[in-house]
Amino acid sequence: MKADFRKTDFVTSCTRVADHPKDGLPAVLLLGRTNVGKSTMINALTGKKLAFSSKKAGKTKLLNYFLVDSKFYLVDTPGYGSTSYATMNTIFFAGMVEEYAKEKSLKSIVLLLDLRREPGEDDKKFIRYLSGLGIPLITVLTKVDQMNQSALHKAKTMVTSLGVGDVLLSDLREASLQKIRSAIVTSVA
Ligand SMILES: Nc1nc2c(ncn2[C@@H]2O[C@H](COP(=O)(O)OP(=O)(O)OP(=O)(O)O)[C@@H](O)[C@H]2O)c(=O)[nH]1
Ligand SMILES: [Mg+2]
Repeated sequence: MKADFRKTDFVTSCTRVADHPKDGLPAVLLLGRTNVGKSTMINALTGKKLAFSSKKAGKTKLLNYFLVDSKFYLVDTPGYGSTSYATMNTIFFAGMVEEYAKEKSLKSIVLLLDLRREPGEDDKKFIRYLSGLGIPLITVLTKVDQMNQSALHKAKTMVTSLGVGDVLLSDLREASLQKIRSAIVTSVA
């Protein structure tokens, strides 16, 4: 399948998985800790300012559906681990992922990790949980533009120890974005 990511439009937002679009189109979920760069990634992949991003954690509060080339949805999600609304956010998040995992339309999960810092216990738990779901994972290290060689080396070692397999790197530049687009398209094809 080919998909032109520039032809992406915002379709709808919902608070519950049950309210997702019922057109049967495949969906790819972007997941990760708050502030990891999920919304920024959607804007970079599409070359459009569709999703709201912020320096402050907890910006995205809904499931936001972006339709790519009339073919599949990229779904922006609230992150886990937000300091404000911490409890509500975590409860919502756990339930959302569990419910989504049952949806036939879900083709893959783009797991975004910022490994400039060592992942905490909650991150490791979450990653183990995701790996066990049986849904294809596309793991992306974000903010690689802010890492030097030694930080990047450390991050790659951490990824290996987390057992998430192959990892794509994102510095938000075209070469890395193209690989991420291609992994997403392969997962929905
Ligand atoms: N340098 C750099 N900054 C990035 C990158 N990706 C995201 N950012 C910045 O990180 C901050 C958070 O980005 P968001 O896209 O809002 O993060 P999010 O994962 O959507 O956060 P929530 O909506 O709170 O879950 C923003 O200030 C972005 O500009 C990246 O690859 N490199
Ligand atoms: Mg966001």
